[in-house]
Amino acid sequence: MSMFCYQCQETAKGTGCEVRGVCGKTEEVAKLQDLLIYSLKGIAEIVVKGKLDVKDLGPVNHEVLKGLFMTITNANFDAEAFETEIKKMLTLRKMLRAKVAAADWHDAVTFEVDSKEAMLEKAASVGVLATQNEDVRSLREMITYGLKGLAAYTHHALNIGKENNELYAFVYEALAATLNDKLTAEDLVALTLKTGQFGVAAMALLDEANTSKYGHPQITEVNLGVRGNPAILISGHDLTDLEQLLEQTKGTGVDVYTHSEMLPAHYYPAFKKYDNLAGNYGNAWWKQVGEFESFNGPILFTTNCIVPPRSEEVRARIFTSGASGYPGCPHITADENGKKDFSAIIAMAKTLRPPTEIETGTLVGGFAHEQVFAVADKVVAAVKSGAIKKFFVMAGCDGRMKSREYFTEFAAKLPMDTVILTAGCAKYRYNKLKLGDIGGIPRVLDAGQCNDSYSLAVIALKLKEVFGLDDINKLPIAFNIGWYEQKAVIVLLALLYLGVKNIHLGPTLPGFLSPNVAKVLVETFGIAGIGTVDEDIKLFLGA
Ligand code: SF4
Ligand code: SF3
Repeated sequence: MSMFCYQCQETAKGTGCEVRGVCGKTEEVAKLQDLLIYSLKGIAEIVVKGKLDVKDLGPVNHEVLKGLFMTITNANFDAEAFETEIKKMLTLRKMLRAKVAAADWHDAVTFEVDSKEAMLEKAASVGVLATQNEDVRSLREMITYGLKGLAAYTHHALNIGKENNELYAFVYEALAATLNDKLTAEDLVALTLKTGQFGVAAMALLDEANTSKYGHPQITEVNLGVRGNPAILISGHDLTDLEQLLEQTKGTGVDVYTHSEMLPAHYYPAFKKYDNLAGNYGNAWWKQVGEFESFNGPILFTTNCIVPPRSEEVRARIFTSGASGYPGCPHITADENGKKDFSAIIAMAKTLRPPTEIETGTLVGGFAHEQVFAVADKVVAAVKSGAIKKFFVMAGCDGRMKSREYFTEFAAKLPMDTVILTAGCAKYRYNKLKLGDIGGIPRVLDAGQCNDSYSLAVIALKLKEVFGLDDINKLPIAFNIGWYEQKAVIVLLALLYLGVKNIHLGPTLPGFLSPNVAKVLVETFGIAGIGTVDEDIKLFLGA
């Protein structure tokens, strides 16, 4: 075995990628990611044991978030970027160690590597399988993956200037705990739930950052067709990149289209003022292989999900920023004020053909918490009259497995008196079906990106209050979630922390759950996989 990674839903055979990632991650990148995570754990141990105050650790806090984020599935495939990041972490680690008295440090604090070869050699002994006990390994990894998702959301909030020191303190506490051999499985289960608690805080922080800067999402119709101008496609989740790109393309004759998880940007009032924000192009991340060919123009990845391009022609049109990266593709970094210079992308767009139209029509979205509260009377009346019998939260991720057709069929077969609440790229499995509306309320309510699952939780808590219930599980809401990468892990842990029971998770349960850990999740929280569409609908509707 040359590598081991089982952090995403598409992991090989459902158990682990051992030679090369199904995602395209090479052995080299997998190992460097393992070592980067290990060095982050070392930094965390110094902060925790040395009782350092996170308030004084600004640049370290930011770099730790970025390091975690870079290792999310499909965010960064660039070995060189990881090598640089590890070196940066080891410098920060040295600086922190100098601040505290010597202690009985873990190897993660003391190891040294002076070349890429040494990094790869060291990585071989510090990856996932270094933890022998499979239950402890399972819990340590679940916490680490939750932290990766949490770090991604916190990093987006940071880009908007919002921070929360308690979140940083928790990241250090949890990372350091994954090195502690004295912690029992029970301790780690408790820490897993605590990760969910801070996941809620991270999503709340990002929600606050997004809405204070860009306004509250509004019901919006998004164009799916194309115009005749040269254009740039922007993918990923970072709204500050989109804002800067729109500013820099204003008046240049170059249009900007959103892709995949960037679609919900259209719902924010602040982006509606840009005439050159032309629409959304394509579908969920995994369909990019064909869709990028027909887009014709340059593509900017601000975060995951990158699929290794199959042609040199497409690769030459890809740019990355933030935590994302791809070998050979220009990476655009921010200056000390957070400004990014996208002129190279704009210049390239001008030399290329406008996008080829692949579909027409529109999509409607923007049902985040404030917008839903604005029509709350209508929603509550529809529930009371029986016009809406049940809500189905179908948030999360999409992916390329054929078994995900389940979610399309599930959405299509749901009775007409049900409403789907969604967020994340999972929606692409059914958001273009004509599912109609109930008295003017669309049957698919899209709150936004995967982090906007927070909005769905806020809506659920509001409904609980309106209906005077003492338990969120008494609401007519079922959870049938698609997951793929680690942001979905933090969303899941957040829902568990909020007390949501009986979540169905598909298309398969995580490969990182050991049988015993899976048993705890099933027995304590009623977590289940998916079955057949007909059986599941019957089960959910109690028929
Ligand atoms: Fe495999 Fe997923 Fe890890 Fe990629 S991220 S190597 S597909 S488990
Ligand atoms: Fe999708 Fe990658 Fe998870 Fe933000 S873009 S949800 S998979």
